[in-house]
Order: sequence, then C-alpha cells, then structure tokens
Amino acid sequence: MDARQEKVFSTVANARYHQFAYTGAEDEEINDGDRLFWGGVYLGDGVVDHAIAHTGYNSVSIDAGAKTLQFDINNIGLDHDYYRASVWTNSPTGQIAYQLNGGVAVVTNVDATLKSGDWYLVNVDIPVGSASSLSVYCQASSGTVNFDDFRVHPLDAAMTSYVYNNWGELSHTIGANNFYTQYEYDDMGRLKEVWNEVLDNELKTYPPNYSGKILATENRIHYAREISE
Ligand SMILES: [Ca+2]
Repeated sequence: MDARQEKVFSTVANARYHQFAYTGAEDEEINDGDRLFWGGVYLGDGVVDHAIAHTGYNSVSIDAGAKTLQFDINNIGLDHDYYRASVWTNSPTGQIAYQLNGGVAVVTNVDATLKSGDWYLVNVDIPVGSASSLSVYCQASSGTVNFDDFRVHPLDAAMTSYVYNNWGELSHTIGANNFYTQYEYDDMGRLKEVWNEVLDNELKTYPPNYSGKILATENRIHYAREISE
C-alpha cells in the first residue's frame, strides 16, 4: 500500500511484511529527515531522476562510489534460506551489493546476456544461512548510473509488483523474475494494448522495430465494433 493506503505496490506469497521490499522510485517520501521509499528502501546518496525510467516515470541516479536503494532486515527473522535481490540498471557498471551480519560486501555485476532494450537486469540469490541481518543496496563501479524496479524478497516467495500512471491506472505489473507486463489505455481509459518485456536475445524472432518488449494483446475487436456503430 502507498502512504495514503490507496494502492497496492507489491504482493508476496509466503513472506512476512519486513522480509520484502519493492520500489520503482515513484513513491518518494520524507520520513524523519531520511529520504526513503514506501516499503523501507532508503534513497541514500541517490537522486530521483524524472527523465529516465524502466517502468513508471522515475528512476534513481548515483555516481560511482555512492550507495542507493538500501534495504535492511535486522534481527527480526530472515527465516528463509535464500533471498533474491533484483534491479534494472541502464549501465553495465550498475551493481547490487549485500552484506550479512555487517560483514564484507558481496558485489554482483550486470550479466550482459540479461539486457532488454536500454536496461540490464542484475539478479543475486543470497545464501543467508544462519545470519541474523541482511543489508542490500545498489552502487556503480564507474560513471553515473540509473536504477529502477529494485526488489528484495525470499527466493521461495513469489513477488508481484504494481506500477500506476498519473491517472491512477495500472500501467505495469512486474512478475516473479522482475520482467514487466505493460498495459496501455486509450483516451477513454479503455485497455488498448498489453506488452510483455523480453530479453534482447529473445527478440530475434520478432520484427526489428521491437525494443525491450513485444505486443502480447491488441484490442482490435473492440475498436472494430466502435467504428461500426
Ligand atoms: Ca520507475
């Protein structure tokens, strides 16, 4: 739910509330002087960028050496053997780092095969073992890097996230593997098209003008009826 308890941002089966987080940088809040997103993800050194987005309107930008999108689970029960952290980044220098019990940071780089349009997916499965605390965040090895759709959840707990447009319509759902389904509406608010995000290396069988997503459903019958009336 968001700050006004009006919209659902994520649903997770088989996990407790403190064990998962999602932000697409659409929901910045001010809380006790620290900037964080709903769900307890800290903006840290990051800056909300309104010009670049994987879904929605915003992403978060940082420079190398800085941290952003930090989520901590402290002494309240990790319970599960593995956690999944996942984020989309627009640079091959984007990274996810995690620390267990405040120990040495383990860094995961972009997997260049997991590229969709302008975005790279970073995934890491974290073996929490007997650790009592987990801290996950995003960083960059060089340059200025944007991140969007950052998620942390137990690996065995399927997560769905929800993104809304400025009219409050559902614009994207983000499924278990952090790939989106996009919903486009006409001026009357009627569902017009549904798109599925796919990796570039899966796009080779589609027309060359597709980038990052393929058309899954087009509401042609509906429009044919409109014209005939
Ligand atoms: Ca976003």
